[in-house]
Amino acid sequence: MPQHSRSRPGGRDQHLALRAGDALVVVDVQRDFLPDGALGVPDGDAVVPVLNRCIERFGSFDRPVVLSRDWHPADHCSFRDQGGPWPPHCIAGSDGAEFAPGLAVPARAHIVSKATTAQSDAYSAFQRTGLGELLRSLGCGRLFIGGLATDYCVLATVRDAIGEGFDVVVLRDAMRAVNVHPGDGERAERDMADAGAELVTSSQLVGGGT
Ligand code: VGL
Ligand code: ZN
Repeated sequence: MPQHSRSRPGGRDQHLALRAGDALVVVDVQRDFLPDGALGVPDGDAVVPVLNRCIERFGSFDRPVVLSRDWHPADHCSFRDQGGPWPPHCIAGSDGAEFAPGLAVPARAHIVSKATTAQSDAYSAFQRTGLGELLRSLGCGRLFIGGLATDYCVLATVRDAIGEGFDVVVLRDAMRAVNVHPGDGERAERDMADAGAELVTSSQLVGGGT
């Protein structure tokens, strides 16, 4: 294990207390990424109840909750018709771009839209969204991250968060992988740990305040 990794063997059993400076970042939990959606992530709907418990916990301790959303124009460069790898998905304002039914989006949640222009894609919630500045202005230093999909937008978001100097805790049970190639999800988790993220299960989160 690389020296800089904060993932510890046996870390699974440790409790992790929320504190001032923590924020929750929910990546792209949108209809089109649910199993029946245009770009369905297998078992993607399983993250909703897990994330709802996290949203409730962060909200009850007055910690910020951010949700990113993929928000493409109808002629986005990532769509197959334009030579991209994906079927059309998350077209801005469409039903498919809505947050997953049942996701408890708080009234005071911060919502960031990404990949909003035809010519540029953005897997990371930090890419041209101002998310780093937003989180710094809120006094955040440690981010808890989950969502869809593990091997694309969650991985890119985790990498950028670490690159921007945030401590990152990845909520393993609150994300699912596309797995275009078998094992992509597991490789993504290893990449996150190697980049310096701590991988935990949401049930390890306890308490709050400072
Ligand atoms: C995503 C593929 C294309 C994601 C977004 O949110 O993981 N994946 N656009
Ligand atoms: Zn997309």
